[in-house]
Amino acid sequence: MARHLITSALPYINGVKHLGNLVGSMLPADVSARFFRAAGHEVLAICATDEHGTPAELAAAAEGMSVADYCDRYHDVQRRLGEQFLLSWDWFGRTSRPQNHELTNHLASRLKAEGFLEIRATEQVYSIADQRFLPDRYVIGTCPNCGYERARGDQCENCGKQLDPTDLIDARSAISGSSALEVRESNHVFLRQSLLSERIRAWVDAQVEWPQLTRSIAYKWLDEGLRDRGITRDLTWGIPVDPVEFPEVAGKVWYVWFDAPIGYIAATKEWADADPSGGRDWQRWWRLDRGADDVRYTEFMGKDNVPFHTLSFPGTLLGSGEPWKLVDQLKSFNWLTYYGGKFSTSEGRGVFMDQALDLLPADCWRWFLMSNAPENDDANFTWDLVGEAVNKDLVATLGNFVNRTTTQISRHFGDAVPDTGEPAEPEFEFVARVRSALSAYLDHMERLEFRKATAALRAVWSEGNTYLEQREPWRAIKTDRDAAAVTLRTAVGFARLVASASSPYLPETADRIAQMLPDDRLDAPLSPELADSILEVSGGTRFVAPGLLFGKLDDEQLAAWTERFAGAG
Ligand code: B3M
Ligand code: ZN
Repeated sequence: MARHLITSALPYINGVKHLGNLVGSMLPADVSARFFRAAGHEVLAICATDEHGTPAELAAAAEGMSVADYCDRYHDVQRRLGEQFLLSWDWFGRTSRPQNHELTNHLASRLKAEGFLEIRATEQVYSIADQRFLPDRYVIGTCPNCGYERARGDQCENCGKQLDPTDLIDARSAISGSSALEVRESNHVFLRQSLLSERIRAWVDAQVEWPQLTRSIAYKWLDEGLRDRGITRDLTWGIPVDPVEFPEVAGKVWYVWFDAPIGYIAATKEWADADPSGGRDWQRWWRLDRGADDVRYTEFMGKDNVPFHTLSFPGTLLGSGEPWKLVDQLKSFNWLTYYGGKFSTSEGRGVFMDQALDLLPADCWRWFLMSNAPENDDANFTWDLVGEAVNKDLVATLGNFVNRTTTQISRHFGDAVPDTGEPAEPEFEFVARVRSALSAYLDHMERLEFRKATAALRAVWSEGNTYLEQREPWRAIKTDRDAAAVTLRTAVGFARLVASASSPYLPETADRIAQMLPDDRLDAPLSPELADSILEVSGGTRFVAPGLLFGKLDDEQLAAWTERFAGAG
C-alpha cells in the first residue's frame, strides 16, 4: 500500500470552467484518485480555487461586485459543479484563506533568510485618474509591431508579440480609459531564480518518470536560463506582504503565481484544521521530516502551467531550506479544442461545466472526456465523438451487456442469482481472458495513460459480450436450464467486477451496477486477481435489476446541440 497525494491545477476563480479546463486537470486527477483508492491505497486529493491576481479583479468589476464577494460566490459555484461532476476531493479549499496567507509569508521569509530574495526598484505605469499602479494587462494601446489598437501591455493579441506597457503607442488605462499615465518607480521583491537554477536543474534531471511533454517544457525554460522574477505586485487584492519582514514593499501583495501553488499545501492545512478531533496531520503529506518521505505526489495540469510547477514552485520549496515534499509525477495535458478552435467564454463557443450537466449525466461526460483526452496531442471536441462515446461504448458495449444479463435473470430466475450448474472450461477460459484484459487496463492506469486505459477498459467490457454470445443463455434456457444458470451467474460476477474496474471513470454507474447484488458487494482491492471473484458469486443471493444504465443519443439531438453551441464565431 502506498500513500498518494494528488493535486490538480487550481482553477481560477473567474467564472465557470469549460470542459477543456476540466479534462486537463480536475477530471484526470479525480479518475486517478478514485483508481488509487479502489486499488487499496491511501489517497489525499486536494484542490482549491485560485482567487488572486488581475483576472479575479477584472471579473468582479465586470459583475459589479467586490472582489471578496465575487470570490465567495464563485468558490461555491465551482465547488457545486465539481461535486456534480463527481469530483471526489478530500478538500476543496481557497487560496484566499488565512492558511495560505500565513504559509506564503512564511516561505517568503525563509527565502529571504536563505538569500534568494532581493528588493529592486522597478518602473511601473501609474494612472493618475485611477490613482493606482496598473498591471501590464490593464494598460492598452496601439501595438508598435502591427498597429492593432487594443494591444495589452503584456502582449499583443493580434500579432502575438510580447510587449512592455511602455512599448505601446497612445497607451491608456483599461479601467478608466484615461491616458494620463506616467512611469513611477516602485520597489518590488524579486526571487533570484538565477541563483537556484543549478539546483532546480539537478532536481529536474532526477525526474526520469515525467512524461515527455512535462520534461520538454521544463528543459526549454532551463535551457533559456531562469531569470529572476518579481514576486510582488502593486495591487490591493492578494496576500499582503508581511510589513515587518518586508518594510520596503509594505502595502503590496504577493504575485498570484507565487501564492497559488503554495495553496496546495495551505489547502491541505485547511483540511486538517477542519477536523475538530485533530486527527488529520497535514505535515505527514508535505514535510519529509514528518513522515512524507513515503508519499507519492502527483500533479495534474494543462501544459501552460508546467513551467510554474517544474521550476518556480519547486524553486520556492528548495530555496526555503526546509524539507518540503516535491512533486514525483507531473501529468500535463495539451488543449481540447472545439471544432478546431478555442473554447471561448466571450463568444459563447464550446461547452461549460454547468451547461454540460443539463444535457447528459456526469458519467457520460467523464467517459467521453477521458477517452478523448488531449494527452499526446491536442484533441478536438465534436458532437459526433460525444455520440460515439455514449452510443458505442456506454450503450452498445457496457449497457448492452448489463441489460442482457439482467433481463435474462429477471425473466427466467426472478430476484435471486441462479444457483445451479457448475462452471467448466468456458467459464475458466473467460476468467483467464478477463484477468489479462484487466491487467492491461490496470497497468495503463498506474502509468496515468488515460487513452490507453479507456481503450483497455472497453476491451474488458467487450469480454462480457463475447462470453454471452458464445454461451447464448437465451437459447440454452430452453434446453439446458443449468447451463443458462451457470452462464448468468458468471455474467453477474463479471458485472460486479466491471463495476469496481469502471468506478474511476463512471462512479455513479458503478454504484448502480454494484447494487445488483446488495448483499454481496465486492470490496477487494482492484487487481488482476479480482478476475477470480467472477466465479465466487453465491447462487441464491438477492438480485435487483438496475434498469437501463444509459440512454442512446440520436442524430437529431446531436445536431441540435451542435447548432446551439456553435457560438457567434
Ligand atoms: N489558476 C491557471 C489555470 O487555471 C492557474 C493554476 C494555478 S495552479 C497553482 O490554468
Ligand atoms: Zn501586434
